[in-house]
Amino acid sequence: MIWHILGAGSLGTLWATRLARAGLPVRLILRDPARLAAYRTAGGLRLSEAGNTQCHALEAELPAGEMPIHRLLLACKAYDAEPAITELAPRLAADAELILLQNGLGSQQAVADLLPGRRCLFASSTEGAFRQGDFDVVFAGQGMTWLGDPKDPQPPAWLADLQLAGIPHQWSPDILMRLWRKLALNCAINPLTVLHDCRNGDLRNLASEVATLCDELQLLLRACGQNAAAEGLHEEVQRVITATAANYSSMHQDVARGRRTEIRYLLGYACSAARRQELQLPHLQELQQRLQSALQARGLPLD
Ligand code: NAD
Ligand code: KPL
Repeated sequence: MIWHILGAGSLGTLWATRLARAGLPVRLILRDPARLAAYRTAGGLRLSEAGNTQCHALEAELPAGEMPIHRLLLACKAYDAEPAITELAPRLAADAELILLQNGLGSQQAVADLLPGRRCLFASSTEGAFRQGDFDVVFAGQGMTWLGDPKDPQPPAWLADLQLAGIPHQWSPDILMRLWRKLALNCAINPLTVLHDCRNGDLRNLASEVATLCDELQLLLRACGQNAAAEGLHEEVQRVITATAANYSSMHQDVARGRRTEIRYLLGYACSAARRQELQLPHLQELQQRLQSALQARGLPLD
C-alpha cells in the first residue's frame, strides 16, 4: 500500500523520510508545477537529525495525478487542510484512510465531513521539526504522536507500518480528549508569548494571568464534556512553561517569521465553543481580541 503524503513541510518530511527508510512506498503530493519543479531541482527531501543530514529522493506528483489514493497523510497547516482535500477528493478511493496531523480543532471535522465513508484518523503530535530551507528540514525534538478515530475505537492493522518506520506513536481511544487538552495548553501559553514577545519561561512573570486563563479554559472543557482534559490543567501548563522555558512557542515563531498562525483552530475554536455553550469567558475573549489586534498590526490574517 502506497503512503501518499500531502505537504512536504516539517512534519510531512519527518514522516515521509522515516517511512521510506523502512522500505515502504511513499509518494509526495506537491502543491503545483512550480513546487514540483523546485523539488526536482533540490533532488529530494533533506532531513537533519542529530547533526547528520541525509537526502531522500522520493517520488513526487501533483494533486491532479492519475493514481487512486488509498492511504493519505495530510501534513499541512490546519487552514490549508480543507482546500487541499477538496482538490484531492476525486482521487481518494472509496476505501481510502487518512491521518490528519493538524494541530488544534475544527479542521479535522471539516475534512471528515467532506469525505463520507472514508476513515479519518485524528493525530496529536509532540514531535518537533522545522524547515531551514525549501525541502530541508531539521528534526528538533523527539516526541510522541497519538492517533485515534472519534467514530471507532479499534486501531487499523496498518499502524504496524509506523512501528516498522520507528515513528513513536500510541493509539488513543479518546483522541478528542488529547486534542482538547493540547488546545487548552496552547491557548494558555502561545497567545501570551506573542503579546509579550517573550519565551515560554517568561510567562512565569505573568502567573496570575495564566492562572485566570486556565480557570476559564477548565470551565470551557467541562462545559464541552471534556472533564478528563480539564483535570490538572493549570499544573500541566506550569510544568510545560518550565520544561520549555527557553523556547519560543510555535505561534510566536510563526508571527516572528511573518507567517499565518493557526489561531482560528486554537483560541478562535475555544471562543466559538464558549459562545455555543453560552459561557461568559471574559479573559479568553479579551485575549482573542488582543491577539487579533497584534496580528492586524503586523499585517497577518486574523484567523
Ligand atoms: P509546514 O508549514 O512546515 O508544512 C506544511 C506543508 O504543506 C508546506 O510545505 C505547504 O506548502 C504544504 N501544503 C499546504 N497546502 C498544500 C496543498 N494544497 N498541496 C500540497 N502541499 C500543501 O507545517 P508543519 O510544521 O509540518 O505543520 C503541519 C501541522 O502539524 C500543523 O497543524 C502544525 O501545527 C502541526 N504540528 C507541527 C509540529 C512541528 O514541529 N512542525 C509539531 C506538532 C504539530
Ligand atoms: O505546543 C506548544 C507550542 O509552542 O505550540 C507548547 C510548547 C506546548 C506551548 O504551547
